[in-house]
Amino acid sequence: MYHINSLNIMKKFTSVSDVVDVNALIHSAISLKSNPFSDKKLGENKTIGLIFLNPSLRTRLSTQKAAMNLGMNVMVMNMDKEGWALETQEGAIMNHTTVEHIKDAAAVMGQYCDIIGVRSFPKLIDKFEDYSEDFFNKFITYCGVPVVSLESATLHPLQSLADCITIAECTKNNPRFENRKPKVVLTWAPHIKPLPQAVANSFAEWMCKSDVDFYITHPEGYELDSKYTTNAKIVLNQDFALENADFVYVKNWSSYQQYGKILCTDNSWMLTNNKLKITNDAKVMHCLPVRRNVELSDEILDSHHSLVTQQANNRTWAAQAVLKSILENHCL
Ligand code: SN0
Repeated sequence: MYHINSLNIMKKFTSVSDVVDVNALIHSAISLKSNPFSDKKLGENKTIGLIFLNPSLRTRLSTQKAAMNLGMNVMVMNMDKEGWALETQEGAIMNHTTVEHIKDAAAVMGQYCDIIGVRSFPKLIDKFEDYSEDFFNKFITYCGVPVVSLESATLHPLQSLADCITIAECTKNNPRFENRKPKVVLTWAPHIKPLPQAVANSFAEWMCKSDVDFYITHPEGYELDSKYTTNAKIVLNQDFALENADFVYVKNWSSYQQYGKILCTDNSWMLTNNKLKITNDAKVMHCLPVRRNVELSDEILDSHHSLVTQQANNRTWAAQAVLKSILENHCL
């Protein structure tokens, strides 16, 4: 267990910026995939707590499996349904709906766990509040143990690491990429609900640090926070972006400018086989859950173009590489 005053040396995994060597982390994950139980002793008598304030399927199961492969004990808590309503405001007079302050709840959870994973979506009402990552930062401060993001208000780093692993698997020893970088396109897709920008921000952040030719395409008004898209080519014409693409990452997000709003309902942004013809026989990626025939057509999801199940598989190895690194007390 760590004490509050050792916070500055504590490890966390909340962004690509927390990772010293991205390629080494990807290779560690790929090696764990071929030898999942090589570090079974590393997590012996260590406990991870997985705290969810929102629903989850892949993150919950893959992180639990990763921890079990490392020999850890796992405790899962659905905080939104089973916990007390948390207060985050400093100095709040708690005479309303919130029952317990995050500084008390996080500190207590840190007593029971050696590592804590946290999922907390944005509210999509106040951009400043969401992008300050207030909840996550307070949790990290008060729990006193290393924290792994299971998707925060603005980023989903375990997903992006799994996506990088998937792209690495597809490009390795592929003659197509002997003399050039892969062209990777993140394309906006339609959706009926306003969704977080987290997956898109995060994928952009990791791609901007990867050796790829990276494009983002979206309707006007869907520009992401520019701090995540520094090396990306941003084009509003989807057909232009898709030309000769090797990988197409499909994802909906709500507007960042007009925060949390749906500005476009144009179905023609949905990726179809016809659109794939413009690409270089591209592989298609999505983090899941996917709204079939809204974001992405059945014909693609059920075809050899789709990498979605491979991506989901790689969630385990992404989580295992991160947990292994934290347990070994190394930098990521
Ligand atoms: C989340 C998101 O950030 O987009 C989680 C993705 C890993 N997705 C959703 O909330 C989808 C909800 C829906 O109704 O389709």
